[in-house]
Amino acid sequence: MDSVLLHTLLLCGFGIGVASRGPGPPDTASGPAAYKKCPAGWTRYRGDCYLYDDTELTWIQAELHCISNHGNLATLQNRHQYAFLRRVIFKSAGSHKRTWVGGHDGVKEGTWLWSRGEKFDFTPWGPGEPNNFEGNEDCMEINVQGRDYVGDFRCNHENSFICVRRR
Ligand SMILES: [Ca+2]
Ligand SMILES: [Ca+2]
Repeated sequence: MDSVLLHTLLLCGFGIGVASRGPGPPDTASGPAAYKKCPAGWTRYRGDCYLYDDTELTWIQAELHCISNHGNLATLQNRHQYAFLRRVIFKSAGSHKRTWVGGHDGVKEGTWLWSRGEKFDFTPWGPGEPNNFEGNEDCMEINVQGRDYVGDFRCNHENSFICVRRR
Protein backbone atom coordinates (compact mmCIF):
# COMPACT_ATOMS: atom_id res chain seq x y z
CA MET A 1 0.00 0.00 0.00
CA ASP A 2 2.82 2.35 0.90
CA SER A 3 4.45 1.90 -2.46
CA VAL A 4 1.13 2.55 -4.23
CA LEU A 5 0.69 5.76 -2.26
CA LEU A 6 4.26 6.83 -3.02
CA HIS A 7 3.73 6.08 -6.68
CA THR A 8 0.54 8.18 -6.68
CA LEU A 9 2.32 11.09 -5.03
CA LEU A 10 5.15 10.90 -7.54
CA LEU A 11 2.65 10.95 -10.37
CA CYS A 12 0.93 14.00 -8.91
CA GLY A 13 4.23 15.78 -8.45
CA PHE A 14 5.25 14.91 -11.97
CA GLY A 15 1.95 16.23 -13.25
CA ILE A 16 2.43 19.57 -11.51
CA GLY A 17 5.99 19.81 -12.77
CA VAL A 18 4.88 19.26 -16.34
CA ALA A 19 2.03 21.77 -16.02
CA SER A 20 4.35 24.51 -14.79
CA ARG A 21 6.49 24.15 -17.91
CA GLY A 22 3.57 23.77 -20.29
CA PRO A 23 2.48 26.31 -22.86
CA GLY A 24 0.51 29.32 -21.71
CA PRO A 25 -2.17 31.07 -23.76
CA PRO A 26 -1.67 30.98 -27.54
CA ASP A 27 1.42 32.78 -28.70
CA THR A 28 1.19 35.79 -30.98
CA ALA A 29 4.22 34.64 -32.94
CA SER A 30 4.59 31.32 -34.69
CA GLY A 31 6.85 28.31 -34.63
CA PRO A 32 8.83 28.63 -31.39
CA ALA A 33 10.91 25.74 -30.18
CA ALA A 34 9.79 24.42 -26.81
CA TYR A 35 12.63 26.15 -24.96
CA LYS A 36 11.51 29.52 -26.35
CA LYS A 37 8.02 29.30 -24.85
CA CYS A 38 6.93 31.69 -22.17
CA PRO A 39 6.18 30.35 -18.69
CA ALA A 40 2.62 29.15 -18.15
CA GLY A 41 0.20 32.05 -18.00
CA TRP A 42 2.54 34.51 -19.70
CA THR A 43 1.83 35.78 -23.24
CA ARG A 44 4.61 36.07 -25.78
CA TYR A 45 5.28 39.10 -27.93
CA ARG A 46 8.46 39.55 -30.00
CA GLY A 47 10.85 37.72 -27.74
CA ASP A 48 9.40 38.89 -24.44
CA CYS A 49 6.74 37.44 -22.16
CA TYR A 50 4.02 39.48 -20.48
CA LEU A 51 1.80 38.79 -17.49
CA TYR A 52 -1.09 40.97 -16.38
CA ASP A 53 -1.89 40.79 -12.65
CA ASP A 54 -5.26 42.03 -11.44
CA THR A 55 -3.93 42.44 -7.88
CA GLU A 56 -3.92 46.14 -6.97
CA LEU A 57 -0.57 47.24 -5.56
CA THR A 58 1.46 50.43 -5.24
CA TRP A 59 3.91 50.96 -8.10
CA ILE A 60 6.95 49.78 -6.10
CA GLN A 61 5.07 46.76 -4.73
CA ALA A 62 4.10 45.89 -8.31
CA GLU A 63 7.68 46.28 -9.53
CA LEU A 64 8.99 44.07 -6.72
CA HIS A 65 6.34 41.48 -7.57
CA CYS A 66 7.51 41.49 -11.20
CA ILE A 67 11.15 41.18 -10.07
CA SER A 68 10.23 38.16 -7.94
CA ASN A 69 8.96 36.64 -11.22
CA HIS A 70 12.28 37.38 -12.97
CA GLY A 71 10.94 40.47 -14.73
CA ASN A 72 10.09 44.13 -14.36
CA LEU A 73 7.03 46.25 -14.90
CA ALA A 74 6.38 46.38 -18.65
CA THR A 75 7.90 49.01 -20.91
CA LEU A 76 6.11 50.74 -23.78
CA GLN A 77 8.14 50.24 -26.95
CA ASN A 78 6.03 51.24 -29.93
CA ARG A 79 2.40 51.58 -31.08
CA HIS A 80 2.00 47.90 -31.87
CA GLN A 81 3.50 46.64 -28.61
CA TYR A 82 1.48 49.21 -26.63
CA ALA A 83 -1.73 48.03 -28.36
CA PHE A 84 -0.72 44.45 -27.57
CA LEU A 85 -0.38 45.30 -23.85
CA ARG A 86 -3.85 46.84 -23.85
CA ARG A 87 -5.25 43.70 -25.49
CA VAL A 88 -3.62 41.46 -22.86
CA ILE A 89 -5.15 43.58 -20.10
CA PHE A 90 -8.59 43.66 -21.74
CA LYS A 91 -8.57 39.91 -22.31
CA SER A 92 -7.67 39.19 -18.69
CA ALA A 93 -9.54 41.95 -16.82
CA GLY A 94 -12.56 42.16 -19.11
CA SER A 95 -12.10 45.91 -19.30
CA HIS A 96 -9.44 48.50 -20.07
CA LYS A 97 -8.42 48.58 -16.42
CA ARG A 98 -5.94 51.13 -15.08
CA THR A 99 -2.58 49.41 -14.98
CA TRP A 100 0.92 50.29 -13.82
CA VAL A 101 3.76 50.04 -16.33
CA GLY A 102 7.46 50.56 -15.65
CA GLY A 103 7.95 54.27 -16.37
CA HIS A 104 8.97 56.56 -13.49
CA ASP A 105 10.57 59.95 -12.93
CA GLY A 106 11.24 59.41 -9.25
CA VAL A 107 15.00 59.97 -9.54
CA LYS A 108 14.82 63.32 -11.32
CA GLU A 109 11.55 65.14 -11.91
CA GLY A 110 10.74 65.17 -15.61
CA THR A 111 13.40 62.62 -16.57
CA TRP A 112 11.55 59.42 -17.28
CA LEU A 113 13.18 56.01 -17.05
CA TRP A 114 11.99 52.44 -17.46
CA SER A 115 12.59 50.23 -14.42
CA ARG A 116 13.76 47.59 -16.92
CA GLY A 117 16.57 49.86 -18.05
CA GLU A 118 15.53 50.16 -21.69
CA LYS A 119 15.92 53.36 -23.66
CA PHE A 120 12.98 55.66 -23.01
CA ASP A 121 11.92 56.76 -26.47
CA PHE A 122 8.24 55.90 -26.88
CA THR A 123 5.50 57.27 -24.67
CA PRO A 124 2.02 57.89 -26.01
CA TRP A 125 1.22 60.32 -23.19
CA GLY A 126 -2.38 61.46 -22.97
CA PRO A 127 -3.10 65.16 -23.57
CA GLY A 128 -1.60 67.28 -20.80
CA GLU A 129 0.41 64.37 -19.39
CA PRO A 130 2.73 63.95 -17.66
CA ASN A 131 1.55 66.83 -15.46
CA ASN A 132 3.11 65.86 -12.11
CA PHE A 133 -0.16 66.93 -10.47
CA GLU A 134 0.41 68.57 -7.08
CA GLY A 135 4.11 67.84 -7.52
CA ASN A 136 3.56 64.21 -6.64
CA GLU A 137 3.15 62.04 -9.73
CA ASP A 138 6.23 59.98 -10.59
CA CYS A 139 4.82 56.67 -11.85
CA MET A 140 3.31 55.72 -15.20
CA GLU A 141 -0.08 54.14 -15.69
CA ILE A 142 -2.02 53.23 -18.81
CA ASN A 143 -5.78 52.92 -19.43
CA VAL A 144 -6.46 56.04 -17.35
CA GLN A 145 -10.26 56.21 -16.89
CA GLY A 146 -10.49 53.10 -19.06
CA ARG A 147 -9.28 55.00 -22.10
CA ASP A 148 -6.36 54.84 -24.51
CA TYR A 149 -4.53 57.31 -22.29
CA VAL A 150 -1.13 57.20 -20.58
CA GLY A 151 -0.50 59.38 -17.56
CA ASP A 152 1.68 59.91 -14.52
CA PHE A 153 0.11 59.30 -11.12
CA ARG A 154 0.88 59.00 -7.42
CA CYS A 155 3.16 55.99 -6.94
CA ASN A 156 1.40 54.96 -3.72
CA HIS A 157 -1.92 54.53 -5.50
CA GLU A 158 -2.87 50.87 -5.89
CA ASN A 159 -3.31 49.66 -9.46
CA SER A 160 -3.26 46.36 -11.25
CA PHE A 161 -0.03 45.91 -13.21
CA ILE A 162 1.67 44.17 -16.10
CA CYS A 163 5.11 42.54 -16.00
CA VAL A 164 7.58 41.73 -18.75
CA ARG A 165 10.38 39.15 -18.81
CA ARG A 166 12.51 37.42 -21.38
CA ARG A 167 11.50 33.98 -22.55
CA1 LIG B 1 6.91 63.43 -11.67
CA1 LIG C 1 -0.89 62.99 -14.23
